[in-house]
Amino acid sequence: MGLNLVQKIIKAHLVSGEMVPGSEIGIRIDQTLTQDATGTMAYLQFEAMGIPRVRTKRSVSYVDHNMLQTGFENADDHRFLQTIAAKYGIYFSRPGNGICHQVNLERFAVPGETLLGSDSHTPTGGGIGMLAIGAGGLDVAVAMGGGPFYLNMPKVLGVHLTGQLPPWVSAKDVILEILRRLTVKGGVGKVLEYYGPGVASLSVPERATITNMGAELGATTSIFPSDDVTRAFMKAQGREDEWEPLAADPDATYDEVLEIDLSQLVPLIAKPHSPDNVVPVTEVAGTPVQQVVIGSCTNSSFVDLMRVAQILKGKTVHSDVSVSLAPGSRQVLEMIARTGALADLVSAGVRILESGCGPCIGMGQAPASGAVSVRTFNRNFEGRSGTADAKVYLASAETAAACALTGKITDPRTLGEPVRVDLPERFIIDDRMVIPPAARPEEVEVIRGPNIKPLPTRGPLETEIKATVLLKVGDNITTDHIMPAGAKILPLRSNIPAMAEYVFSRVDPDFPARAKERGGGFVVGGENYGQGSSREHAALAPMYLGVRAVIAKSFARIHRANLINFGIMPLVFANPADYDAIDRDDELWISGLPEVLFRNEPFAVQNVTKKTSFLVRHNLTAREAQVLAAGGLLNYTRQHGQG
Ligand code: MIC
Ligand code: SF4
Repeated sequence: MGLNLVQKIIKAHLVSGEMVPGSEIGIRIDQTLTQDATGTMAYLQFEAMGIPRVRTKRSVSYVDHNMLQTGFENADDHRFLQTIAAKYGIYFSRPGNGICHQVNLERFAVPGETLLGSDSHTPTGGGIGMLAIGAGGLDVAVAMGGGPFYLNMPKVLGVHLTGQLPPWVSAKDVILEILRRLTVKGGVGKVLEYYGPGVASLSVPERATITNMGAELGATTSIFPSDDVTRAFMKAQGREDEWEPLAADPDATYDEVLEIDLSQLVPLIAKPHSPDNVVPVTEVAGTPVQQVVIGSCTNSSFVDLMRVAQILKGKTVHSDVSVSLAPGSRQVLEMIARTGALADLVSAGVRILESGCGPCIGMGQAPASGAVSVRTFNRNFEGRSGTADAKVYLASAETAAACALTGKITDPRTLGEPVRVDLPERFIIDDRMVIPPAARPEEVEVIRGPNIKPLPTRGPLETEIKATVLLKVGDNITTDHIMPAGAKILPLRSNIPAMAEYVFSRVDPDFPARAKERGGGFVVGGENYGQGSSREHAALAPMYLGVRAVIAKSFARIHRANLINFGIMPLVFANPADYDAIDRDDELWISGLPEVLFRNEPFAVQNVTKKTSFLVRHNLTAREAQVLAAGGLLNYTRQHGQG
């Protein structure tokens, strides 16, 4: 029987396990990427492994998140990242060169290769036919050392595209439609593979918008075939020699199929506070808007920004709206500058930000109190913008530009003649802001400022744990709830003791003090606990505060892996109704550790306070149980080597 594209790439990279959905496999990683907010930890972890040089085909370290240098911290981190990259064989993309996913797509992504990135939007590379997966920094560090990446063999969800997008409807609307249908949990345990006659009508940056935001489905990744469209894009990037055609076999099958007729789509928008809260723009049209922000790794490509510039050309943004724009890369910024589009944007009143994540991660441009902000981003979780009561909507670049002009939520189809922008035959290619690794690494001194604190560690798992429930939360808790980002907290990413003071700060500001006072304890969660980003700080900082286990109805993939990597047990209620019977401050008792983790059956947790007990499942593989028993992946790797 023929193979689909996902199966083909996995087969070519398989180092352990069987390709049976749900069972653990290990795959070889060709390329890695890190960004500054997760990278400092990833490189400290890599350094702790004692390996002299990365063993991947290519590893790139980007600086794109922590760019608002309000104190010495971020600049310290940048310098640390630059020097450690030079020493260990890593390419360093300097601040200002752009968002990791955009630059990686332009300059490094290769069809058919595997990419592991310490950022949840790494699947952007799927737009070029790469198997690109987001993970915690520690998993990326292991991959840099040549170790395999372990994951559960995903189911492959075939997304069959037919038709062509109508005028004013864009790639963003495709992924918003899929989010509307599948929800933020709909992709868990799956890879979305796009196929069918509609594929050829989408350019690589459009495909990348779709695979990027597939992260919001909870999917392992998303991927498009590599075809003539891919070839044209790579040629325009001066990389045609790295292109190869890649598609599913003609008789390939999928575990599930989703039909999307592109010609039936309309402009869509995700309402606050979840990317799956999607409705047609017409349903909320007329809502007054106070802010529009264009950018992020989802919608900041050359074509996106050229379209915005054409829509705004010769006009003025509405007097009630603050409009900002952050180009995805230095290549994009230079190109819109040279075509004159940048001047059109400036003239229309757009506030131009540097190339980077910027407002997407709350690095500036927090909206006014209670404001409606329409953004071209991929996440609108409550408070992520930096303003607790802001109402963030997610939409395409075209819809955002329409809102900028009218001051209210506006269907771009009301703007009249559609704008038309084609991909250039040749992008401006200039890699001078990517610094290759040092030729003489032994001469490089890694510079650590006072913001770089050593990695916190812990010992092996205890044989029993008796502690209280520190916090009980509901469904779809994001890593932004657990470990918020933003201009104030992000600079502390290399300083876990300082950062731990903000764990759950938007949910329950007393959490850190309570955890410290009680010497740690448990967290109880609902469905899809830990959705969103790959930040391992959402596991590392709770570990530092003594959290031993999270007991939830279900977990998001990357966060579950991060919990295990840092020695926190991710336990699942065998009977979800037991969730209701637990209260904050209840004392729980788990005994028989670590043995119960090696038995593939539910075990009992005693609720000492309520004098009851309930069953939990762990769904751990033998390797994961060993990692937990060792007290985390770093301890385990020290004991077992890379394998
Ligand atoms: C995000 O979009 O939430 C981030 C910031 O890019 C994170 C990574 C991080 O927290 O550093 C992600 O998506 O993984
Ligand atoms: Fe940066 Fe936003 Fe993309 Fe995360 S989602 S990598 S913060 S642009």
